[in-house]
Amino acid sequence: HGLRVAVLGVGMMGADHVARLHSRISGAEVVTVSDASAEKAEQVAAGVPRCRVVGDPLAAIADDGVDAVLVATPGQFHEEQVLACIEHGKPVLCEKPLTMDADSSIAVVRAEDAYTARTGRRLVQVGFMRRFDPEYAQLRALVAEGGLGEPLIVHCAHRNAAVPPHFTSEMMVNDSVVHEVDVARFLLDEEIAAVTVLRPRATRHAVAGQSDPLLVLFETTGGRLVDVEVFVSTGVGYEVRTEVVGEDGSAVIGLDAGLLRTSGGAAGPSRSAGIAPDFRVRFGRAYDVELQRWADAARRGGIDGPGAWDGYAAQAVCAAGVEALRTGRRTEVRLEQR
Ligand code: ISE
Repeated sequence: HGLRVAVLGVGMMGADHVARLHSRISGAEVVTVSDASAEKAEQVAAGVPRCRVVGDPLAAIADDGVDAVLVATPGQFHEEQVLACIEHGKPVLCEKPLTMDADSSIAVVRAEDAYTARTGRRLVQVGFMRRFDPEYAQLRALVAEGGLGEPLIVHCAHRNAAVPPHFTSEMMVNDSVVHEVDVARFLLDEEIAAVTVLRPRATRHAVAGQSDPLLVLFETTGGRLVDVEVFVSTGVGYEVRTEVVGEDGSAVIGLDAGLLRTSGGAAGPSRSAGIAPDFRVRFGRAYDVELQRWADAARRGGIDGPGAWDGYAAQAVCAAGVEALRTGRRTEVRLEQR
């Protein structure tokens, strides 16, 4: 048989991954799904032959008939579920966040380190899917081979058409900018040392009482700067752009081909042709590559992508980001020695 996967949490992302594993990923099958809503779990399982519903996610992890685990539950459950995967020696792909804060994330790093010291294998991969997007991979290769000279500045825009009414400015840092945290670390191959958050005039479409957009500035350990415009109620579509400016040139990705103008509201449709409506569309190819490579690695008992340390570093930077948002001050990142 192929890799027998349990998918924990079948909300938007989990259900998308079940469909992906079932229809597009070779060498893997979803044998178990689990969700706080039994009804939702039954509904998703019904679309996959021989897929069982298990109520208790920890029982699903412990099951001898499960080889690997995909965690797509709400963030507060990740710590317990990922630690259980390490305990049972099962490769796990955990959607971000790795855990809810830096202290619990470093505890996961250490638990995995202890496992790796015994077995030589790593188990924990974090779902920073942009690393698998062909455009990001190309941009990183260009930077790494020195095609732009020394990279100096990275400009990022991260825009969502809309977010649910419970989406706070803090969540803009923890749930949205976290992707730019990983992108910056991935592209520049160094850690982020400090974060500053500015609050420009808010859009009238902002969730009541929240600052939207935000401008976030990262300073890296090598003295490079990364600016991020995060804007989650544009009414337009899903726009994720990254430009690296180097000593010898610059390169930009995320400009949907053919796009000339983005305008919403009464003047026209809420999105223009060429702009992806959401991340499942924009990063569909990245998710496919991510899961295929993860499944191939998991069959050999390991992972192939960003690991527990990357999940921890993201949490540490986001904690500094939330503090910077609250205080309005430049905030240094507290990172353990690797
Ligand atoms: C969501 O959790 C994501 O991960 C998306 O990539 C991001 O664009 C969105 O703002 C988040 O809510």
